[in-house]
Amino acid sequence: MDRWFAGVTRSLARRTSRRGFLGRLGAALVGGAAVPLLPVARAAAAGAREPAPGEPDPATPEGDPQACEYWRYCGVDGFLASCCGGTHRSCPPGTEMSPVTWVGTCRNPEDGKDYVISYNDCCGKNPCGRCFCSRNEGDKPVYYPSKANDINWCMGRAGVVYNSTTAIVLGVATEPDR
Ligand code: ABN
Repeated sequence: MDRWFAGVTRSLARRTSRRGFLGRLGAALVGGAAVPLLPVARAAAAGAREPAPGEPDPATPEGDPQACEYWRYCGVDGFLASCCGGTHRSCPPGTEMSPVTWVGTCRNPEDGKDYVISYNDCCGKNPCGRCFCSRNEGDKPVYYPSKANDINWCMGRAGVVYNSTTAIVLGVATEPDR
């Protein structure tokens, strides 16, 4: 047994260099450790594109909060917070959400219902400059400010510098918009 084992190791040592052996051993260890992760990574990637309840498929423009065609943006006029480090419902880090806003009504293609959307500006940092979106459905002149989207609503603690805009669902619209 001893002689057989010594023979095998000697012949292995003749055919391989130490560096090559270590390299192959390292590759096997790293590769082996990565294999169980792969299906998890695929599942996570698939989960990221799952529609939220009541939302259209995020693979379509009407369901993608970074697309101007996203259903909630029917009355928007500004840079999309979702392209600026925030989301369609939250402001980018370093900015503050305006407490006063203008509201619009958009139809959700998922259920065909109209929803009241609050377009809160994000304030206190230079204009984001990404994903400018101007759809203006239901926009009214600025002398009707609660329905006018062409107003800088940054008037709070963070100052008047406008960065971007969110689109937050307030509820189902119970009456036709006038
Ligand atoms: N509410 C969006 C916006 C900000 C600054 C100027 C015009 C419109």
